[in-house]
Amino acid sequence: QPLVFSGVQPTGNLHLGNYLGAIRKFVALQDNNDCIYCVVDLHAITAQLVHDDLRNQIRSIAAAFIASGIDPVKHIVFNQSAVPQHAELAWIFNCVARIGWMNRMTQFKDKAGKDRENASLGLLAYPSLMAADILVYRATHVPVGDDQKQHLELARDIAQKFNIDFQQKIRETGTGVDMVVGEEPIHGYFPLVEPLIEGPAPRVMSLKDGTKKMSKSDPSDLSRINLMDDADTILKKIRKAKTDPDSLPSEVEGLKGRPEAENLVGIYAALADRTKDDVLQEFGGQQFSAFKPALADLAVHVLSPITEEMRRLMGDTTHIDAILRDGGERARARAEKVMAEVFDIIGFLR
Ligand code: AQP
Repeated sequence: QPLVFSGVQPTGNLHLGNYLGAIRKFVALQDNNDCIYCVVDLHAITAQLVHDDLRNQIRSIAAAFIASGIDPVKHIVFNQSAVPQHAELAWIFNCVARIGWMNRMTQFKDKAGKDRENASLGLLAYPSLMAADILVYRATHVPVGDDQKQHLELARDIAQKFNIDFQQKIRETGTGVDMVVGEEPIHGYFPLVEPLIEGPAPRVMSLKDGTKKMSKSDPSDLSRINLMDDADTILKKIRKAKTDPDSLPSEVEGLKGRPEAENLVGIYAALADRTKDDVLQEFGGQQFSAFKPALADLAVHVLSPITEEMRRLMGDTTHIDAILRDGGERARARAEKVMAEVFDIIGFLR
């Protein structure tokens, strides 16, 4: 039975990269799957401990989920700190994972910078908590942006090591399931998660530099489109986006070596639910002076109803708080069952 899990950190304004890489996929997946979507507030304190108004940051991510079309009744929307089992399983995974695995993570290297000795231990262990977020529900599929691929490979490594190290106990407790890893059939407890990354914009790039990821922490606000930007701001940012002097090619191969052009075409395709080829069939041969206004119109058309609904939801947070409380209770009930089995497998007394 597939189960979808994903999370977003409450660490600032959401941007188009978060929307296309993650939230838009969350919405698409909910029709045919059981889904759990989490505001990962425990992750938010790994890079920076003290936040202004963390509570409203948490609410605004939940508001973005709901405004984008996630159904919190059919599915589960909650904040991570409401379910202590995430941190509990993360501790166990800290004992499963090896320090060398964590040291190799590119996100850790980027975020810790040169002064690695001074990074928080939580930042190093971030992928272990992320694996726990997913596996505390034994979720199988995780929609994320391309930047999270390495962390999901690590989640698979943790699940696999746990399954192998506790093989005997998993059998004895009758908690496992038969699964195939590569070609090999094993009896394991945690599934090896499948990342869902594909699509025309798996990594949305900065509007100012097509080789850099669009990110919340870029000092230039012109580098990203925020979900809360108004129509005029979106138009201005797309008009000012970096491009090259050539016209658009009529096939995807023609985008090679043109990162800014590729990024804008990918954004258009993702917003329109079309392929890049399809978009180039329409715009191939045209100048950016013609393509940019079409892209801006599309972005405003897709984003402005979401922005408006987010503002409405944030006007009186009672509704969002009720959704998070209810989601937290339902998530906790599921996580408790998994943790009880994990305790039995490990051999803790309970
Ligand atoms: N540029 C992006 N393109 C596609 N997907 C992206 N995601 C983030 N940036 C892009 C995806 O959004 C989801 C939530 O991400 P997060 O909460 O972990 O935030 P983040 O990756 O820390 O976001 P930023 O903006 O990149 O923050 P900083 O500036 O701190 O590095 C994830 O699925 C992520 O892949």
